[in-house]
Amino acid sequence: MTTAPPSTVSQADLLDLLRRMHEIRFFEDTVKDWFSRSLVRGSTHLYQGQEAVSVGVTAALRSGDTTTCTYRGHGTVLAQGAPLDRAFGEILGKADGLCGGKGGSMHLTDFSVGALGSFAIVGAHLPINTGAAWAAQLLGTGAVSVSFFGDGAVNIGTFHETLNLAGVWKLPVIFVIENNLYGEYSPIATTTANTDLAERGTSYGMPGLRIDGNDVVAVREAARTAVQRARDGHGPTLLEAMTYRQSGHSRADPATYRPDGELDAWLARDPLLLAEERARALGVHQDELDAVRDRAAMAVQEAAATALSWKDPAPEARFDDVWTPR
Ligand SMILES: Cc1ncc(C[n+]2csc(CCOP(=O)(O)OP(=O)(O)O)c2C)c(N)n1
Ligand SMILES: [Mg+2]
Repeated sequence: MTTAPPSTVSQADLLDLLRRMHEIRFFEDTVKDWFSRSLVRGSTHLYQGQEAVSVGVTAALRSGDTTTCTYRGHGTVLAQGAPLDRAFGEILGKADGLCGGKGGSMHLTDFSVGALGSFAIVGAHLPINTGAAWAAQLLGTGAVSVSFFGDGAVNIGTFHETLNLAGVWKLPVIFVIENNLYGEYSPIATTTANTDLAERGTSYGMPGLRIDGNDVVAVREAARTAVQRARDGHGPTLLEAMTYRQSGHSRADPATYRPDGELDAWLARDPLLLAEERARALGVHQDELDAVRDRAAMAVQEAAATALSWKDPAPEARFDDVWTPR
């Protein structure tokens, strides 16, 4: 597994990465609270524990690049730059939510920042990134497309078909496996014969790299290399980010199947703690770290209050954006 030396990040960059991870963490604390109080119906899939993956990768992107992600996608869409209030509004089903309140927690989308969608069908979105990358290649825009998906997607047909095509056509796409050790409730070894998922890159003619997905600096370093390779026309990269979801699969899952001690071991490697450790090693004072956290909490609190004040969609809006007029 690759880790990055501390010298690869400046204090300012690290504090910004930390702020973004705090915002996602606080955002989901609020979401969890809303669901538990039945303010929102249905289910939600929290990203807590995995924040460094999206924040690290998107820090290597630029305007015009695109991403997709799974139903565990709050963190990715926020990391890509979607506004906190409109993301909250979407989860609450408000008219000013990112998708007009029609998508909800599992479908956050914000084309204006390149977040092409969150997908509930496992593996469904890999071809979409490949299409976006093909378009970028044909148009010569220099844009790259990043697909974030779980370890559970690697045995789905689209994974193999997409990686193969991307490898053959040397498309500017980056495949990021967020390996959180479980597909729904199944430990990865019960569904996958070779659990070294990064090795699969070789089969499709691209580098495959296993990285520490809880270390935002290591993730950003690996993503930068992959992005440069893609922009230079050398094709795709497969990154396997080792990480852990700190709660169950969805809000309905108490995750009692986890072996004793596993959660604690990963909590000790919480991405926020690791980033703070890195910051202290760079000479950042604890007061400054606390201020970053408090500002993030405030921004999230304000965004939540704003979204709660928004109107529900008008009943007549229910067919808008559903049918394409002939
Ligand atoms: C094609 C398909 N098959 C099955 C499901 C049911 N399902 C929902 S989540 C999930 C597990 C996915 O695990 P993983 O890809 O590791 O993502 P994680 O939940 O760990 O983030 C499954 C099998 C689905 N949504 N789509
Ligand atoms: Mg998983």
